Amino acid sequence: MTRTPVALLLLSITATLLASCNSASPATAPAPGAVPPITVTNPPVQSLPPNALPDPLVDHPGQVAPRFGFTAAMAIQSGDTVASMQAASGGTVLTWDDASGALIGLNANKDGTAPSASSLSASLGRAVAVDANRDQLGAGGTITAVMSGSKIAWAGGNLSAWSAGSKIAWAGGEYTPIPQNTQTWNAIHLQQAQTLAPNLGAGVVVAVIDTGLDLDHVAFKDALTDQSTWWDFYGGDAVPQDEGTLGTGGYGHGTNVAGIILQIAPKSKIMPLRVLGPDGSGDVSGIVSAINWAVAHGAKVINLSLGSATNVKPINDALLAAAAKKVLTVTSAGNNSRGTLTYPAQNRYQLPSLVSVASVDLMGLKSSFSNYGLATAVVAPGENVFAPAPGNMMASWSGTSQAAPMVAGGLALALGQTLKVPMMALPGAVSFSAANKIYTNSANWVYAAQLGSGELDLAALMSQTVK
Ligand SMILES: [Ca+2]
Repeated sequence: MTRTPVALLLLSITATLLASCNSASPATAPAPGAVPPITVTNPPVQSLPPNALPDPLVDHPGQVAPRFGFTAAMAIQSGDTVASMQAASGGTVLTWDDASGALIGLNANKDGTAPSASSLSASLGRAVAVDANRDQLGAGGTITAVMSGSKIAWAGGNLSAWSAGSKIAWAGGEYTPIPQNTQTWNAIHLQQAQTLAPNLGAGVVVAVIDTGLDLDHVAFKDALTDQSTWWDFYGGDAVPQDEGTLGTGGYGHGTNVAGIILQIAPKSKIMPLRVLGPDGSGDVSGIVSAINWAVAHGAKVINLSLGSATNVKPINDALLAAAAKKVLTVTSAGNNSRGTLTYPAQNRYQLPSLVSVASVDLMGLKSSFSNYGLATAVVAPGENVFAPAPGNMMASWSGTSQAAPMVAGGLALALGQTLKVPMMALPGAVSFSAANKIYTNSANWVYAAQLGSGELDLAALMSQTVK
């Protein structure tokens, strides 16, 4: 297997995207002859999100919901209505959350400049923060191997089905659903953790805010939340199907991330929320909407294998509101090989329920692509991690995107048991239980204290947190 250079993301993706997205026509009807549409069979009972386009219960491949160049964030005051806020701002209300406030989508001025925060502040009668919105976030991973052909097809079966758990999944020390991952799972003591947490995450919902999932993949049978809790914020419909061409951009990224979580916590349920397009990038407003949605629809853990070079206040506010409702978030450190993490990971000390995850190889050495820094909570082995790929296939990816869902799955394992610590102590416990022996390797000395407390140790995490 060849490892492609992990050049990445935010800057290059943003640049290419700004160009390519100009040609994407917003809100167009699905192309005739496209893939047969996936229909939601249990229509959502809740009111639809503001970005719902006509006929939202059927998937519309290629459709892109309207995208705004900027967002204006503000507190909600008594007497405000969506209509009054839109009239005063001239924009479109994208999110409306009592805790984290309102986010309004705005286009650039005719001369291309950003809308004026002071003018908006004057017309709305409160403080307003204006931020760039479009393509501000990117997925943090690169596909490294696609298994194709008859022997490459997915052979692991339905991941939620080995409910008998570790006895079926592990045979003679081998991880039988995907033997290629045996060393990776041994590095974080997964087999022992699953023995200590025999409910395997049952009853815990993990929201995967990403490129969507291949919803029809056999690995995800019985492993997803009810369809009424799904949403595609990028496409403006209720079907968060992963879209694109395998091996290109972000296609398959969310499918891989969800598949990693289910290998760790196979009885947890994944809530698929799509915010990134086929190229792997997406807008601030979609991510804020998805975080609010995940909290409102019962997620206990949110996985954000994405990040931005910019510190985005609306995302921080949404994560603070999630923490206030005891929802934990795991996010990737980014793949720029730099000593600063992408946001929101870089804000770990400001966001109490956030775990930021960097990547190491199977020897515990920092992955060449991984960011590092004092805001890192923990590292996990994010290189060549195999998981389902669209089309009932399997593929490996490398990135901090692959390290983060190992922590999200670990939190789901713990939350599936009776805890012996307060729930909000779990993010700290991920660090306290980490194995700091990575720092005994001289190759890591240059990163002293910048790879977090050490490498994720799921067995130690379970023994410290569950009864
Ligand atoms: Ca869709």
